[in-house]
Amino acid sequence: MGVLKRYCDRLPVTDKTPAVNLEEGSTPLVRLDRIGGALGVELWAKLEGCNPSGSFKDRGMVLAVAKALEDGARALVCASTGNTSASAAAYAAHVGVPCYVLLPSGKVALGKLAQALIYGAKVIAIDGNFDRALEMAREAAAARSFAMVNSVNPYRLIAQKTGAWEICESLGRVPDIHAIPVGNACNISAYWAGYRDFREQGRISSLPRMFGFQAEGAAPLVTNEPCPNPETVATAIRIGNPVSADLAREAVRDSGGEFNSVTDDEILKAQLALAKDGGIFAEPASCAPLAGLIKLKAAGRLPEGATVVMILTGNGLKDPDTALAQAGRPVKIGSSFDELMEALV
Ligand code: AN7
Repeated sequence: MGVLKRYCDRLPVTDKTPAVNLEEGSTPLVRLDRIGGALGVELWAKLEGCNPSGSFKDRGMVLAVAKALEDGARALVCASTGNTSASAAAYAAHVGVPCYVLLPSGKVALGKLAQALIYGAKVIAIDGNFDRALEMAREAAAARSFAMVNSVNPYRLIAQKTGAWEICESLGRVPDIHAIPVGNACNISAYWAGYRDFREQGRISSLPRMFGFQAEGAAPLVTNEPCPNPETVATAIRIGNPVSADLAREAVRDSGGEFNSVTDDEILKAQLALAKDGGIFAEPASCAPLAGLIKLKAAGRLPEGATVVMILTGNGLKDPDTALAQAGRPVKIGSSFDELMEALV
């Protein structure tokens, strides 16, 4: 059951809202005992890479697109570091409206670019970073009356709250710590709003501490000033001026959480550890939280025995280049049995 149907009573859907559905949401929450054991916590991973376009963006996109159709939109437009464009392009194709996506040229992972193109979006690569692409997309939306489906679209944040609702429903309780990568800062804000909804409804009695992790080269919420030239291997979060910065600061402050940054090297090590010790392949941005938890543990700042949920926002298959650069290579042999025996060590 997709997000709009599963949560129809808690999302702004009416009789007039088209029932858009790619069976997004209801993603697995997996307990990682080997990694959690080493960190001294009960560690859970929410596999948002299992969404139809391979990232968490589908949760918010389904509502944004349904509402755009309800309002009679002719076309969708967005800027993206990759996943928003893949998601927007998928839903646009599914419902049959044109989609224009603006990407920072040369800085989008291969799988995401392939997705936007194969779903039939018009892909425009700009000579500038994501922050500039977002400004241009907003101007284009206004000039052409296209529906803007970046997270400046309020429906994105509203429907992304479903991730928090699902966590409470599948865990049957609230995590102590919610660990999440932060780029444009919509997702951390949405999760916080989602947890608060459940507490207001009396469905949970406490709230998690929100821990937001950024890449060191793109960490405006850690340094507390916009980053004019963001740079990181985690291209998904290569963002210097987050749209939802204020909401994210509020979430971290009100929950007693914190923002931290991690280096590209720490992100890549965490990606490898997650794959080798957890059996889960997540894209680099999604591994910033694990890198951060490892760092907090080393500093003696990770509470022993805490229940920690980390959001693995995107599938590892989206960025094969980065994975192959650190994953080693196949062992090449001829076709004889002897060679095979030698290779089996
Ligand atoms: C895998 O696709 O901004 O803090 O344009 O793709 O809500 O922005 C992607 C962001 C984390 C950060 N993990 O979420 C885009 C885009 C992955 C992402 C984030 C993104 P926000």
